Amino acid sequence: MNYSLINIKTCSSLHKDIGNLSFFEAEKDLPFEIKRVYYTYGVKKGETRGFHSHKTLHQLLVCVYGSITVALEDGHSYEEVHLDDPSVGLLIGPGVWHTMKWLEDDSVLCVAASDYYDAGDYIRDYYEFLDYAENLEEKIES
Ligand code: T46
Repeated sequence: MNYSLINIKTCSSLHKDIGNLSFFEAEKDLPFEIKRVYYTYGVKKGETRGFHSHKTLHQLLVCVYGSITVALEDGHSYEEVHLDDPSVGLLIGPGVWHTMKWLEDDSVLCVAASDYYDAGDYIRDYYEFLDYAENLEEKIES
């Protein structure tokens, strides 16, 4: 499936043990150019967002506070990734249906995206997604 987990560079504080600092840099740390950053917050435990796939967009998802399960599906397989560590990021490419379930109140999901917001890049109908995923696979195979 078109996703992977990456470690985000992380430093402790310089002098005392007062927390960590994680960072990723444009053109260095991600396999795409960052054109947009957004974050989702104020979501209650048990709520699920997402329910879509992207046609071309690449994204890095980081749960910077709390705990979120991301469910991923490509038309053949289903996998779940648990994000609860700000030093771990989930890269999701095009053609992956994803949902994000909040496991703790007020968890925060931060996303770096390869392009500007475009409503036309979303597939929000599950059956349309299945057709799209099948065609994408045929294109890759030929
Ligand atoms: C994704 C997951 C991980 C904008 O106007 N600009 C933006 O950059 C974004 C991301 C959204 N919006 C608008 C579109 C909707 O009217 O914000 C509203 C909520 O978006 P949506 O319901 O798509 O939010 P999520 O949390 O279901 O999905 C978001 C991203 O939209 C999506 O690309 O992959 O997070």
